Amino acid sequence: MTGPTFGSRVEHVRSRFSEALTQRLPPATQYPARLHEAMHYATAGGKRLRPLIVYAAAETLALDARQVDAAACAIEMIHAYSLVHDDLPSMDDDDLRRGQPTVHRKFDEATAILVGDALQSLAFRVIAREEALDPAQRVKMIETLSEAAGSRGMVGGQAIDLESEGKQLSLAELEALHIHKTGAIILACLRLACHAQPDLDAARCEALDRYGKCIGLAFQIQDDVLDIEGDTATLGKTAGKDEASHKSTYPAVMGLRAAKERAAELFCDARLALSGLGDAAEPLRWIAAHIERREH
Ligand code: GRG
Repeated sequence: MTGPTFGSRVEHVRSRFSEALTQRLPPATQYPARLHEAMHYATAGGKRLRPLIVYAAAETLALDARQVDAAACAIEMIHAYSLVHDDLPSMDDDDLRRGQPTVHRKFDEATAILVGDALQSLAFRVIAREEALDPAQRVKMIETLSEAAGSRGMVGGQAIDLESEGKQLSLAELEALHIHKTGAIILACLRLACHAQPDLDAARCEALDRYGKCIGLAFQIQDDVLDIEGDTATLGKTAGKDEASHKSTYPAVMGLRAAKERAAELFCDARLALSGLGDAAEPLRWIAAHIERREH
């Protein structure tokens, strides 16, 4: 088979995304420069998984990448804000993120709070101003993203997580937590791409929704598994941070082997969800395989 490899396509999409993001962030030197510099710092790096999903969904729906640039940027801004706030002393109290000092360590705590606030409001502004979309599409995207990011989505998931610290969650409770905390934003990646279509294609959007729900949960289970395996490899079976802080994880609730099996089952369901979409869904299949193979 000829054609670009997955790696080269990922690099191409990441570079397109990087340009789209830079265009939509205030210049780092613009007044107030310390805040803007910290916003650039907070949005640099990372795997760019969510933008990759947005562009892959757009390709599956035969959309032009220009129609989802704003959606990809907005989602990554919400993701970056959530990481900055999650790292704060009042939440996870982390010193490192993406191998670099966290925003409150590099700058200061007040700046980190403001960076999160500013990235969140900028996310909605970039969609509201996107000229490649008509006004009705922009409103739908804003509604979907605000729902996914808010108290019935990611922020709600974070609240459940904080409330459940020190408690042993049941499997159903753990799934509910992650469907909110991680799954809602991943699902929004697919839904925003659907909103970028000029004419809604309900059957294809339903298939993308099913795919999004499966990979969102599979991604989180795998994250828990990688945490355990990473700790085991690097610390010689010392308890990981989550274990030390009494957080429920999939391996803790169902055992490591069952957690891996559950993730594999969800990746399989994600592929099944795409079965009616033919070759057009190949980019989403690649993304699922990429997440399944990831090692960090
Ligand atoms: C504080 C409002 C608020 C929300 C926090 C998403 C979240 C909710 C917190 C992040 C902490 C965390 C470990 C969440 C689990 C999901 C996860 C693995 C996030 C990291 O996403 P990656 O791996 O990160 O895509 P990169 O750095 O690659 O972008």
